Formats: sequence, structure tokens, C-alpha cells
Amino acid sequence: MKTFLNAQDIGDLRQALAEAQEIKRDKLKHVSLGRGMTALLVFFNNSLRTRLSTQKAAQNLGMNVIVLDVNAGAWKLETERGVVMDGDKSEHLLEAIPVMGCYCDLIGIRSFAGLRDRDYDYAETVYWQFVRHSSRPVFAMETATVHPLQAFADLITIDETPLASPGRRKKVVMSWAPHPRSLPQAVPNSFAQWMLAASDEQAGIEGGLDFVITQPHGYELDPQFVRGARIEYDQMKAFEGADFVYAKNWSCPGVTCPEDYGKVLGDYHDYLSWTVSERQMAVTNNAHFMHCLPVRRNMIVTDDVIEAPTSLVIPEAANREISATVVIKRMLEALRGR
Ligand code: AN0
Ligand code: CP
Repeated sequence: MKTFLNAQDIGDLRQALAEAQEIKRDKLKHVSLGRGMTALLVFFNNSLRTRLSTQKAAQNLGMNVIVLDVNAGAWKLETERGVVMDGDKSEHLLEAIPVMGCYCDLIGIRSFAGLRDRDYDYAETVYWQFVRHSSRPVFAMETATVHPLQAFADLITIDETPLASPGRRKKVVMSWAPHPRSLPQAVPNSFAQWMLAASDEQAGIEGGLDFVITQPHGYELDPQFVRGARIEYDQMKAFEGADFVYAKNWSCPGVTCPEDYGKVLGDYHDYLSWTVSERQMAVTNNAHFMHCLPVRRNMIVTDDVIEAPTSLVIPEAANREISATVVIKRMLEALRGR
């Protein structure tokens, strides 16, 4: 594996989930695989979970790890070509990337959507520049449009959580929730992509799953990620009989109105009925609450719901170490010619 951006990059999902469980049983099983090799983790944006879990994953595989916070100590980077660099940016990404490539064997990159230019974001411009100019395998640690390490961890969590009444298909509902600021679409895009791949009868998770998205009008996600998903604009109806509720805010994806790309539509106070609370959870099948974190309490979800014994937010975070270990292991195997 040389790139990790989409669900397809991991190949057979059942095999990937089995590998995740194998690593969970013995995290250090492959500790000699990365000996003498270096992982470089590049952060253009803040992080708690990704920073810690991905470092831990690389260490599980015996690697050395370098973490670079681009905005804390490095030169300010220009990313556009053709710009006369007379401002505050001292270095261009097109030199910085091959330089970074000199010091490592693989690269993880966190670079959020700017949410100003939809075409630039949806082309994954920064990610593909890293692939092209670093001559190293590159994996996404949340890029402009995707967060696959999170979606893989979420899938592991759903797969290993038994239902109160087993033997049925799992119903997974992803719900938009309110937020005062514009957030990227990367988490919901990836979650949808991975859930749809997992709902495939043949290649998906054991027992299958039904995936539903609920959101207010105007927040439709890009069809490349959600094609085939059931969309239900009535949140209460969507929650009926759910086994898993995955809450997330995202800003306008600009699918129906390109000029609204990246915006919070209207006043978020008018959308507070979408906050996940006991009211919605009451119509579910005693659903597990999920969120990638960080989460704003009593905005996305109430204290009671996130603190309930059925909440999976901490197991999801724990599984980030597992998903990252599987992904880096796959990249190391390719580098070692296995
Ligand atoms: C980011 C987002 O919504 O994409 C990161 C989530 C993992 N969240 C915030 O910026 C609050
Ligand atoms: N879920 C997640 O990616 O968290 P961080 O932004 O803290 O890394």
C-alpha cells in the first residue's frame, strides 16, 4: 500500500478487520517490521487523538517517529504555485515536501480543507503534492475531504460491539448536529464511504448493516462518498430502531449550492433541536452513541447521552491506535517487498 485515502485502499474489509483484531490481541506482534525506519507525521492543524495514536502505532511497529507541527516552529509555507512570495511565507511546499521525504520512510499528513475553494479542497491538492514530490508512501491523518484512519477505527468499533439482539443487520445512522463554526466534511465523507463499503453483502462486515444519513436540507454530502446511502431529512424517523448513532457536524458541502460551500447555513441556534439528546435516543434500539471527538457538549450531544454506558466515544479513540497500526504495517510490508 502506497497511499491511504479511501476505503478501497485497504482492500478486503473482512481481512482488514481480522488483522485489526489480531493486532489488538498483541500490539507488538510486528515490532521488528519497522526497525530502522522513520515515520514523519506532518500536522498543518491541531490534533490530540491522531497525534498520539499514530505515534503509538508507528512505535508498535518498531519505527522511529518525527512529528512536525508546520505552524509551530517551521517556516510558514506557501502552497499555491505562481504566487510572488513577498508576504509572511518564507518557504514553498514544493521544496519543503521533497526535503521532508529525505528524512523518513513514510509520511502521514493532516491538512484540513480551507473551506474557501471547493475545487482545490476536493482535488486533495495538498495530499497529492505530498505523494508526487516526497517519493514516499503517504497516508491521510485527515486531509481536505477524508479521514480514513477515523472511519476504519469506527468500523472496527461497530464490528466488535455486540447487539442486544444479535443475528440482525445493524442499523447505523449518521446524524448532522449543530456547531457554531464551519467544520470540514472529511469525517462524514469517510464514515459514509466506509459504512457503504461495509454494508456490501459479500465484502462487508459479518451480518451486514443498513446505513442512513440524516441532515437538514442544504447539507447534502458529495455523491462520490454517499452514493447508495439512504437519506432521511426527518431526524426522529431516521433514529427509529437504530443500533448505532454517529453524530457529526459538517459545513455546507456545496453540492446543491456551490456558493454556500464551507458555510454554516443560517443561525445555528435555529438548529439546536438536532443536538443528540435522550429525546432522539428514546426511539432507537438502545443505540450506542458515537463521535470521533473532539466534541462540543450540549451542542452536538448532551452530557447524559455521551456519558451513558452505551456511549462508544472512548473505544473509538482507542481503536485509532489499531487502525493506524494496520495501515502503517501495510505500508511497511510494501516497502519491504512483502
Ligand atoms: C475537525 C473536523 O470536524 O474535521 C477534526 C475532527 C477529527 N474538528 C474540529 O476542527 C473541531
Ligand atoms: N478524532 C480525531 O481525529 O481527533 P484529533 O483531531 O484530536 O486528532
